[in-house]
Amino acid sequence: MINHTIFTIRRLLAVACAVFILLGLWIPVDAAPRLVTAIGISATGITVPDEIVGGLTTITMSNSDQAPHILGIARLKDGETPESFGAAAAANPDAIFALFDDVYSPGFQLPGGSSTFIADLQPGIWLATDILVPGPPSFFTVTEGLGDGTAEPKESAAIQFVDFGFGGLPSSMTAGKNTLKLSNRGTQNHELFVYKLEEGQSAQDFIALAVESEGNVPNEFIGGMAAGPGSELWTDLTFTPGNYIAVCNIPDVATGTPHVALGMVGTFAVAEGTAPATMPTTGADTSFGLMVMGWAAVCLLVGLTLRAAYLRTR
Ligand SMILES: [Cu+2]
Repeated sequence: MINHTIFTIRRLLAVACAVFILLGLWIPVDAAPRLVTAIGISATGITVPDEIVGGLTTITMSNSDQAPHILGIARLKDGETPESFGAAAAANPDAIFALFDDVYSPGFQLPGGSSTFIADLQPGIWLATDILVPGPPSFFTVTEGLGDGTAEPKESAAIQFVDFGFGGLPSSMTAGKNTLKLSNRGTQNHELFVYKLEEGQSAQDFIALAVESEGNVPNEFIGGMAAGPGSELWTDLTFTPGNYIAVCNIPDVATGTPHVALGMVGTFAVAEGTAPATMPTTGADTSFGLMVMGWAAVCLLVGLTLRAAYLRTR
């Protein structure tokens, strides 16, 4: 009778164990909690962490000052130091651009502006600076590592920056949050900034207005990111149905002409629907998955103990 009871409990535990393991396997990997590295600018200056672990990293860049700013981060080339950078900047401010690579910037941010992106940060000494009001940069270290747990996002569009155009810009996207992968394959810094076109407004109308108003267009600004040559990132943009224009306003190194005037412009339509893919969400919790796996382990241990007790009684 006792043997029969132990046998029944063991069978129930085996079923519970299987259910817990299946549940654990079913819980999506994307639900991993993610650190978000915050880089910010305020009235008192730029705030950066002293150290960031290299690899795929989620970064939020925000402006909590009352004035607009253009935050940017870049990696000093191997062998350069904050001291050598400072000396070069003092001698010839134009010479500093040869001293770094891996440039990332959310571009012009109004007070309260914030942008999030994912990038594979390379180890080295990095600087953060305000491109709009340049001052002494803040330096931080990126160490060798496997990132902060960010998984590589599944993009809904992969767009390449070239000198001078957008490769792979889809002619249509779906409403909602879209993850764009932006890769700079050109030789200059480039950006993709997206504005919603007004009803009946053409790309030519928009560009004429942008030139006339020196970029102060009344159109809704959706967002975007700038990246240096060789840099690659993912960022989310949220669209409602309508027509959009993507532009790069960065001036050409040789002539100063904004890249938009050299052909770095594209339009796309956004249709009703639900966007297919996004960056992994932040702040989700794996504790439920871990709890389920924990209970599976408990079931397994109790089952094995009962099995040992059962075998002893035989
Ligand atoms: Cu450009």
